[in-house]
Amino acid sequence: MGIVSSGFQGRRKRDLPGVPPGQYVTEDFPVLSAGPTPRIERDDWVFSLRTESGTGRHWDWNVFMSLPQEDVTADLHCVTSWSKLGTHWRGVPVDAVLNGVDTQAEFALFYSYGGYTTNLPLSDVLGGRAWLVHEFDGADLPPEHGGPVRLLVPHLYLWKSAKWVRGVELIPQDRPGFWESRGYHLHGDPWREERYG
Ligand SMILES: Nc1nc2c(c(=O)[nH]1)N[C@H]1C(S)=C(S)[C@@H](COP(=O)(O)O)O[C@H]1N2
Ligand SMILES: [Mo]
Repeated sequence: MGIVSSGFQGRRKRDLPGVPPGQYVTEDFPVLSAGPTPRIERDDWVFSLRTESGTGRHWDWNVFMSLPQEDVTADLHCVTSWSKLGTHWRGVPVDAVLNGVDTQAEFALFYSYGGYTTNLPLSDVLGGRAWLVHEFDGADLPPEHGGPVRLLVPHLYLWKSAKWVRGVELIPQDRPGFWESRGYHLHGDPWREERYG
């Protein structure tokens, strides 16, 4: 029984309103990374967009910070069953980087420094439901949680919220990312328990 860590004391608080099925609430903020934490300086960070026709756009740190900024309060739901409620972030709505982009694509594949990828329907990252965040709890986003910038898509399981995000490709056909090619659901809605396959 020694493998149960103290982070899982929240297990009693199950099936509360606002908590998706099968999730328990924790006060901790566990770090889940498939590899080592890449260290990217803000001065070296660039976000790139590529459309299905090959058109590209790039934002360095200063240009990115001149985009509209929003404060976001969101509940996080990890497929490994923990949820963390009422987290505070600040960043750029994905709408702002896609503003004026000419595309017929219906899907997006996000890329991270370090090689991680995750796929989402474009409609899930538009309409004020996804952000490129650079602050957590009023401070610079720490590297272990994806700083300098991570994707935040709180209405889907947290594996969709790519840490150390470096770009997005707009694609006509859905294409599985890192975890989606290893058995995770293509979409990942926690309210429908879209956990696997
Ligand atoms: N680049 C990258 N992003 C990632 C991951 C990763 O391994 N690499 N893990 C994902 C998974 S499975 C989860 S649950 C969350 C964890 O975010 P956290 O470490 O800030 O809690 O990040 C997601 N984003
Ligand atoms: Mo995860």
